[in-house]
Amino acid sequence: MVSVSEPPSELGLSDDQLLDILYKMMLARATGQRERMLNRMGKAPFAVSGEGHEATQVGTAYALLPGKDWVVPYYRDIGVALVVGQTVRDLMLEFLARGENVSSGGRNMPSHFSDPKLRIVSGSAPVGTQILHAVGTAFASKLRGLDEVSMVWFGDGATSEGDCHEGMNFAGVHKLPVVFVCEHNQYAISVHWTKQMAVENVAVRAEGYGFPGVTVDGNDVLAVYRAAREAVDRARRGEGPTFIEAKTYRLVPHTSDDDDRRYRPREEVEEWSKKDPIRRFQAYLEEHGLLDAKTRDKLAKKAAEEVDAATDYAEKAPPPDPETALRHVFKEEEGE
Ligand SMILES: Cc1ncc(C[n+]2csc(CCOP(=O)(O)OP(=O)(O)O)c2C)c(N)n1
Repeated sequence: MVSVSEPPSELGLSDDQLLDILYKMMLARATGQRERMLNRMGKAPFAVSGEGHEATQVGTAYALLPGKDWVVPYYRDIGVALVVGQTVRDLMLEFLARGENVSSGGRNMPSHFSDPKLRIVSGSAPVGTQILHAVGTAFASKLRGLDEVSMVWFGDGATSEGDCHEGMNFAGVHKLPVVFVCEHNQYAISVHWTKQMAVENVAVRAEGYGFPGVTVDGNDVLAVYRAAREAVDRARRGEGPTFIEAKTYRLVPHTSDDDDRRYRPREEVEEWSKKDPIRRFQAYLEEHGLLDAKTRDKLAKKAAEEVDAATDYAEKAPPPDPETALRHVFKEEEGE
């Protein structure tokens, strides 16, 4: 499994970019925590967040060109949305289903983020369907002769879906500019990965479809970034897809409707909490003289304030106008 212990200079990231990566990870964590809290307060019907996945989400998305590349996330990808340019306010307006929400005007299920100007493609609720959407955008880019890359994120459970196999096969046959990112958190709700696959590393499946698969430590943001950079560069050069398997762990239940005490031991969660990707990256930056306690606290405070301001704004924003309830349901005439 690939992980990074080399100096940051080897990765071609500036000191500012490294601190920005840390900040995006902190912001993703704070946003997910706030969403779950709002759910417990009865202010939102459902919450699904990605605490523990921040290195995988931020590290992969950081390799893209926002606004140019196609971003096809799944419900857990708060970190992806923030890296490619959504604000916490955008996410909160979406989470609380407000009319001003850019993805669906408050009509979609929470965490089905999308944003046309940022090329974030809305996902469908059935697990794995977004894989085919990403293969479709990559096919379109190739047919049009454009050097855009599509990146798609999904869990380990999604790799059992036919959509994943069909998507990978089509992408391999046509050498499409797509990067498959499996956020392998070991469970599909309560189903452990060993009941989903008979291989140790799901990345090996890529070889069967004719392209490379890599397994990385999904809690090491720089290892993830390096794998994603290589995959994106390869796709942009016209050399085809890559499958990245990032091994990680979700530190919280599957969603607000799940009681994870029923299927995973507390000791396991505690073990993984010790490998928290944010604390790990902070330690790495401190070790290389790029972060001290003062800067770390300043960044954490900034993230908390950004989440507070976004929550206040979204809570005060009006819900969708009932008059518009049928919009996007039936065909509308010009100017309607
Ligand atoms: C086709 C389909 N089957 C079942 C579900 C219910 N469901 C929603 S999320 C989920 C688990 C997916 O697990 P995984 O792909 O590993 O992603 P994770 O949530 O662990 O990040 C399931 C079974 C669904 N939405 N769609």
